[in-house]
Amino acid sequence: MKSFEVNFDGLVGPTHNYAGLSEGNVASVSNAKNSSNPKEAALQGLKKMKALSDMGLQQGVFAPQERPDIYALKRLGFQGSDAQILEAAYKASPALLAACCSASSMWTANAATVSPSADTANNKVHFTAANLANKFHRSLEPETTSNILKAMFSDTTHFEHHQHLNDNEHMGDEGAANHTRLCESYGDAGVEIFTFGRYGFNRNMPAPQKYPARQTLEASQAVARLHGLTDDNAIFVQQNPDVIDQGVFHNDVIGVGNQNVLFYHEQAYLNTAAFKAEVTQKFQTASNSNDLFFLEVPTNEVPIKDAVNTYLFNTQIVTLADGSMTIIAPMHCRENDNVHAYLQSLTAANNPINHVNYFDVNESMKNGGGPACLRLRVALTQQELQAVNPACLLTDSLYNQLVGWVNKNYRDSLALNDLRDPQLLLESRSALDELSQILALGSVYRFQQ
Ligand code: SUG
Repeated sequence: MKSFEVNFDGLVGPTHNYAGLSEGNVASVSNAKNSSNPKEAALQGLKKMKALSDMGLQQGVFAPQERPDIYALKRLGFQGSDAQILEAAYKASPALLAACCSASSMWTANAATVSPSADTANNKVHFTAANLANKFHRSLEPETTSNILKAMFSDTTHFEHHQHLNDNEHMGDEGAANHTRLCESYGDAGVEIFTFGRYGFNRNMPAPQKYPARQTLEASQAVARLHGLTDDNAIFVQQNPDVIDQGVFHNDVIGVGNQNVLFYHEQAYLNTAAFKAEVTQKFQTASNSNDLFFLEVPTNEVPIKDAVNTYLFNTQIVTLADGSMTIIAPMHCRENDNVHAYLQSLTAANNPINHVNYFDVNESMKNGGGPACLRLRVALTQQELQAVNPACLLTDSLYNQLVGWVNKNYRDSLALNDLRDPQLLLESRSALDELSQILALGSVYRFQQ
């Protein structure tokens, strides 16, 4: 049966800003308090979506969340009209207000973990929204994420949704940013690789010393259980704590898989040899094939610092209609000599990747979000694809409509001081109200309920 990988890209929200909220994420911290350009950010994201769609790939759109999050501020004791709440929160703590205004839901790789039907016990596609418990601003996302996922994948004969894991760091879960899948074609049974940063219940095991590890083994195991995976098709591997301490806050900053290719840095994992042996054995069992490529990038060609600064591994590897693979990379990869030279040698070598397309997603990169952070991958059969809310699948006409929507509703500059402007709240709500109609989502936002 025909199968697809659909990328659901996060549409950047109207409050996109640089607040330095993510300790351990080098770009977020170093761009803190710079002015952002929400309009440009959203248009850059849409251009990437359109380009992938023009390559013949299936492309989806994932709606942003309502920000400022007035309900979060009310829960924390701020009272009065919306304008009074914004002003009081700003006076009490500009950082708290900024956290409640973050457009971080744009990085949909962190929205959820998705297991395709070929891997799961009941042959449905399973979704677990990520709790994002490690960062306050991101912990505000899971409920609306679930609402949006259910509005896009509503057909219960094909899709099953699970509540996000307990909102606690023991169960810290960052979704698909720490999950990748290897398979022959997308509709075939594959192996799912869950990468964790630390143990939730055992403090004596290896863990980073400087920066937080956001994903625990226990969270990854819970997601695999919920999705009905087995010992034969799930792999749990620990990320190298040393690279987390160098700014690799999610595994998708240091490794990515597509079909029978795993592209990763030699320092990405703890105990790489054992990991490769397990992947080889389970891939063979699941797919009945030995046709697997481990593309391991050595430190002497690309040091960790270059990987973190350019997001070489936060690239999307996509398969085109002729079966060849292309890398969707940020411009930073072309501008860095080591990384550019590496990519040139990669595409010339004997492996399925033979082209690189560079994109300007700089507004997102400045907050530590590369091309792969901006998308949630959902592998679907033809029948499942037909069951997806069609208004969320990109067409030329939807693209044009969304560009018009952004141009009409978004500001072209936003500084932290603007976040308390009650007009921004009104603009944002009115834009999202319109968007939820364009994408036929129903009332997914609290202000609509
Ligand atoms: O969670 N940045 C996001 C970036 C997420 C990248 N996603 C993946 N690697 N999949 C984060 O750290 C910064 C927001 C700010 O500082 O304003 C932020 O949330």
